[in-house]
Amino acid sequence: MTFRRIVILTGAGVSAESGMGTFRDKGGIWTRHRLEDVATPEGFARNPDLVHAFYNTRRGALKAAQPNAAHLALARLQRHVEADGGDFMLVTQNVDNLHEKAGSTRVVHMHGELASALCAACGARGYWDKDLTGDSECWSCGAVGALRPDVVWFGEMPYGMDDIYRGLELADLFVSVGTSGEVYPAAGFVNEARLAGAHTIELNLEPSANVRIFSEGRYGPASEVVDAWVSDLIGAG
Ligand code: BJW
Repeated sequence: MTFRRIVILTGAGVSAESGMGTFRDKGGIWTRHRLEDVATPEGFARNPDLVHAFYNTRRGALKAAQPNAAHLALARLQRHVEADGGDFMLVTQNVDNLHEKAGSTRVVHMHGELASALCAACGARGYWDKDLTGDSECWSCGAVGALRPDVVWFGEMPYGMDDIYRGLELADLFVSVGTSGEVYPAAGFVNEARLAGAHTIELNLEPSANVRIFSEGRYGPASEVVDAWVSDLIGAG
């Protein structure tokens, strides 16, 4: 394998076959919920109970969800690259934990995590796998009613941006998996990687909004396309 510094970006499509749902596809989450109501700070301020219910349901669904062949293939690629002395960064927009369940490590969750809560009073972030309500108490400062889902809503700054941009500056390969390319800053990562001289590949069910920017694309369900691409790169096993 010729690539030594790899950055992978994943989106909802990588977890679609694990039952986590995508956002903008037919029947997707934003066709059933108004994003202004459930994925903005203003929506949360207007109706916290609605937002808690939305995320409590998805947090509950996460417990039974299992990684699919795409998550497993990316974990296999990370082990291979790191054993060979290369650098591997997995950035996900997903709030599920399926990459970790598959064996990936140091995953950058740029849009936060379902199994984490954030205290609006003291800024603490920590593991949280129960329902959140308006009566939930912060484990750190004791404030009641200040805990919110630790996810990044529209208008908020995603996590890990300095590390991500540093990774993109050094990358010789950037691969985008299962994302529509509609949401920034993630949708702009391919441009940063190209500027750094990286080879860029899109793996998706169908060409995304950014298709023309990528050097190469492979299309089909992530469980097939990602597994096959990793096998082509490093061999099956
Ligand atoms: C399969 C498959 C299968 C299906 N196999 N593939 C005007 C212009 C430009 C930007 C802006 C603008 N106005 C506002 C903005 C900024 C805004 C933004 O981008 N808005 C756009 C809508 C225009 N962005 C923000 O506000 C972000 N913050 C920000 O910009 O801060 C300032 C900043 C400045 C400078 C540097 C850095 C920052 C925050 C965005 C937060 C997004 N949050 C959400 C919710 C998180 C919590 C939750 O999960 O509820 O994140 S929204 C939702 O979209 C979620 C996702 O992570 C994100 C991306 O969605 P994704 O993953 O791409 O899913 P889909 O459904 O869109 O696509 C799925 C894809 O999979 C499709 O292509 C399918 O074909 C494919 N697929 N099945 C393979 N089996």
